Amino acid sequence: MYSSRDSHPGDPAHFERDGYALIPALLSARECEDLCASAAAAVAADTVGTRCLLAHDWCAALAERLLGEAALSGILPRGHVAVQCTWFEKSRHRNWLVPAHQDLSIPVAARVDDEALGAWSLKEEAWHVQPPAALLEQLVAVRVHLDDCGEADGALSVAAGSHRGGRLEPATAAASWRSRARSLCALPRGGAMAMRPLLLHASSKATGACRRRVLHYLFGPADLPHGLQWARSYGANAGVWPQA
Ligand SMILES: O=C(O)CCC(=O)C(=O)O
Repeated sequence: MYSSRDSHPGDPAHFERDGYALIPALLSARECEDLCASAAAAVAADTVGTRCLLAHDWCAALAERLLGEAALSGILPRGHVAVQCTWFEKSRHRNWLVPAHQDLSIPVAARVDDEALGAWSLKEEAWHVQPPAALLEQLVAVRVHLDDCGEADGALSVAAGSHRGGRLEPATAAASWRSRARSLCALPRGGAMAMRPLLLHASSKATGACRRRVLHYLFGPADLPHGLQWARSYGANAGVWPQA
């Protein structure tokens, strides 16, 4: 069984096997402070909601940096684009827990009538849909930690390798969560976690003094099947990224 002390580096082979990787030092403390200030202003202004931060230049710029980041090469495929960034701030005053689950929804531009697509929902004015597992298997989430995050701060716990079963029925997911070794993904400020959205993950309530601020990016292939289009996408292959 892994423990939170295992380094679990951003090695592509580990990432494919276990469904996650931890990169302990990606951003400086100063960069984290600046990002916290930008995110706080964006969330307070509430112009785009907590799931749509990519609309902001600072957030899109960090997405571009992640796409070119050496520590993520081999994990974030060339050609992937950023399609969502969600802000999670958890503390004793703003608290929640999340039972074990897979992330199954993606944000898209419009509804498409196709029987391969299901569970349509509107969140913060954007359509979300559950696409087939073949697409979910290509997605990569990168969680950028802007505060130290340990067990008392509601760090994610994951069941290594659970993403390899594809999209799981609830009973299978519960059994997989019970039977597999679980890892606590503790990270220092400025660290990042990459994960497959199909990896079973959970988080507990915060009991410590930290604010546990996280920017949770989702990356996927530029082109979608079934006539779908991303609600928003940033990256060299998205066609909207400002080219240097
Ligand atoms: O940040 C958390 O505590 C939970 C996040 C989560 O479960 C998710 O993004 O699906």
